[in-house]
Amino acid sequence: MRYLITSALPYIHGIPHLGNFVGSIFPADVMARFLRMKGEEVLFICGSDMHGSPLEVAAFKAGRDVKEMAYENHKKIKKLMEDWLVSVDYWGHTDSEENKEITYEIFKKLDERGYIKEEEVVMPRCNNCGRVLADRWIEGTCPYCGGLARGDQCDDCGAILTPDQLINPRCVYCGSFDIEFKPIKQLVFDLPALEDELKKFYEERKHLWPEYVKKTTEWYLYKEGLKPRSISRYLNFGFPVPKEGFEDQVLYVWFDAPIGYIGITYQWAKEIGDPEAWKEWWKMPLASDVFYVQYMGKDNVFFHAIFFPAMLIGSNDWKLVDVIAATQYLTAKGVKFSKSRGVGLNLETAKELLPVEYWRYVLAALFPAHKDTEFSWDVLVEKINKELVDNISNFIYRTLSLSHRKGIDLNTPLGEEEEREIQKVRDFARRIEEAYMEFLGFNKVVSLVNQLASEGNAWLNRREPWKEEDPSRTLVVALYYVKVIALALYPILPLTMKRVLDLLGVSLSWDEVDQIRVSKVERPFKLFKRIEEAEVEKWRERFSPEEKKPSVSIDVVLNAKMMTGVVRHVQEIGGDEERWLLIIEGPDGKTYRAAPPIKKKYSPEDLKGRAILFVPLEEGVKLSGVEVNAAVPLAGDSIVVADRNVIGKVR
Ligand code: B3M
Ligand code: ZN
Repeated sequence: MRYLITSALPYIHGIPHLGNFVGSIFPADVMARFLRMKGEEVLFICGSDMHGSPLEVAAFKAGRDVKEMAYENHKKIKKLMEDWLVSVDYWGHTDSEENKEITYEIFKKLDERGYIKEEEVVMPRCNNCGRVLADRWIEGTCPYCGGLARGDQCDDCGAILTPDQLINPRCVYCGSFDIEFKPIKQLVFDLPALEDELKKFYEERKHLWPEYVKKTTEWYLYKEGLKPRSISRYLNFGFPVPKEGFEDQVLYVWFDAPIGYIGITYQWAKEIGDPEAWKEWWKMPLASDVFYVQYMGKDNVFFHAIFFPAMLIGSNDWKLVDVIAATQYLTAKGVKFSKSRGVGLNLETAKELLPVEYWRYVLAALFPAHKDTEFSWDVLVEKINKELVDNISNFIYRTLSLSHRKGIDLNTPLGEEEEREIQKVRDFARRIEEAYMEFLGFNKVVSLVNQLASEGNAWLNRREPWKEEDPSRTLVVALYYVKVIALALYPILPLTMKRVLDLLGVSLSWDEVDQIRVSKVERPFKLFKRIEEAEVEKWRERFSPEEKKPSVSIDVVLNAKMMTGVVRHVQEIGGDEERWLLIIEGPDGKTYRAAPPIKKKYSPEDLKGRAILFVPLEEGVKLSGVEVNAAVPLAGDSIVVADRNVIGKVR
C-alpha cells in the first residue's frame, strides 16, 4: 500500500494563522512523517489556492493587482512552510498549466456526460456600481448564527450559504446596500444526478470517517438533499470557462481547487523528471493500491465529501479519497483563528516569539481532533514548561547525561524487573502507534508520551542509578524509554528528536521500537528551555489588547441617536456568561451588533423579534472578543422595549 496525503490548499489572501495550520497542514505533515518512519511510501501534496474571491477582495481592498499579489503571497507562504518544517513533497499552486489541463479534462467529461447544465441562477447585482457579486463580493448577516457572513459561507458557524440567504447584504466593492437579485445565465453542476453514486461512495467508506464528517455528509445526502451548484463566476482571476457562451466567466474556485490536488501532483511529477508519475497516484486502476487521506478544517467537509467526489465519479476512473480527516477549530476566547477577521496569531508572528518546534508541540498537545479546543497563553506555558521541559526534556537529558558520564555497558544482560519495565514501554509504543493510525490522534500521542516520560522519571527515581555501582541495567532500560519517546515525538518535533536519535545511533525507523538497545550514547544537549513569565506577559499585552469598553460619555449620550430596531438573532459569545450578542435590524435597514450584559435575565426566546432601544456607535469596538457597533442602554438590568409601531428614529 502507498499513502497519498493531502492538506486543504490554503487561500493566500493573508498569512495562514495557527488555526489554519493546525487544522490541515500540520496534521498532514505529522502523519506523513510518521508513515515514512514506518517505512511506507508516502506522497504528501499541498499548495496555494490561488483563485477565488477572498484574494480578489483582499487585492481590491489593498489596491493591488490580483495576480501579482497572488504570486507574492504564494512565494512567501511556500517559504514559511519550510520554516515550519512542513515535509511536503511538493508545494504547488492551483493556477498552473498542469492544473488547467486536468481541470478542463474533468470539465469536458462532465459536460459530455450531461452533468453540467445551463441554468438561470438568481445572482446579486449591485445597483450602485453595476457589478455581479460573486461569493465574497457580497457580505451580510448569517441567517443561522447572526455572524458576519460572505456570499458563500459564514465564518462564524461554517454554514454554506448562497448570497440570497444573507440578511442585509452589502456590496463589498462600493459598500452599497442597493442590491438586486436577478436571474443570470450560469453553469451548474448537477449533483442530484450523481446521488446514487455518492451514497454508494459514502457507505463504502464511512466506517473510516470521523463522527463529525459522517454527520455532515449524511446531512447533505439524506436530510437536506443534493442541489445543483453553480460553477461559473464573474471574477477576474480564474480559469476561463471552456464553453461557448460562457467565456466571460471563470470557473468557480471550488471547481479547480480540489482538482489542484491532482494538478499539483502533476507539477511534482514534472519536477522529479517523470511527467507521467502523477497518474500512478490518481488514475485507476494504476492507483488501486493507494490509500488516500485528506486533511482539512471542518468547514471544508462538504466540498471534500460531496462536491469533489462527485466531480471525480462523474468524470472518470479517478482515485477517490479513503479517509476525510477533518478537524475542529482551535479557538482563542471563543473565536476561531481566522485570516479574514484578523483574530489570532499568524505563522510569521508566532515564529518570532518562539522556535517553531515549541509551537508544534503545543499544537499537537491541543490538537482539535473531535472538538473545538481553546488556546490561551496559560495553556501554552503549562504545555511547554510542565510537559515539554520539566517532564520530557528533563527525562531525556537526565538519562543521556548519566549514561554518558558513567560509561555504561550497553549490552549488559537484563533481569526480570528490567524485562517487566521494558514490556511496559513496548505497550506504550503500541498504543502510540494506534493513536497515530487514527489519523487524528495526535493529542493522544502527546499525552501517551508524557505518561511514558513520567514513568521513565519514576523508574530513575526508584533505582537511583547515580548511587549504583554499576548502573548499566537501570540505564539501558531508561535509554529504551528515551528511544521510544524520541521516535514517537519525531513527527511532531523532527529537528530535536532526530538529534536525540543521532546521539544514540538509532535510525529513523519505527521498527526500532522493537529493539531495546541503543548503539551509543553521546554527550547530550539541553533540548528545550522554560518560558519566563515576564516574556509571556509581553505577549499577553501584545496579542490580547485591552478591549475598548464602549463606555458612553455624557455628551455622547446627549447627542446620541437613539434608534429602535428589531432583534433578529441572539448568539452565544464563546464562554461569556454575562453577555448575549444581539443582531439588531435598524430602522435604516442596516445591521447592528451589540453585546449587552443581559444573559442572566433574558433567554434568546425573550429577545428574538423584540423591538428594543439602542445607540449606534460611531466606531466599532471589540467586546468579549466580538466586534460590536451598537450599545443597548439598560434600565437597571432590563432592556428598554419599544412599541413596534414606533420603530424608527426616536430622535
Ligand atoms: N482554499 C478553503 C480554505 O483555505 C480552501 C480550501 C481548498 S482545498 C481544495 O480553508
Ligand atoms: Zn457596488
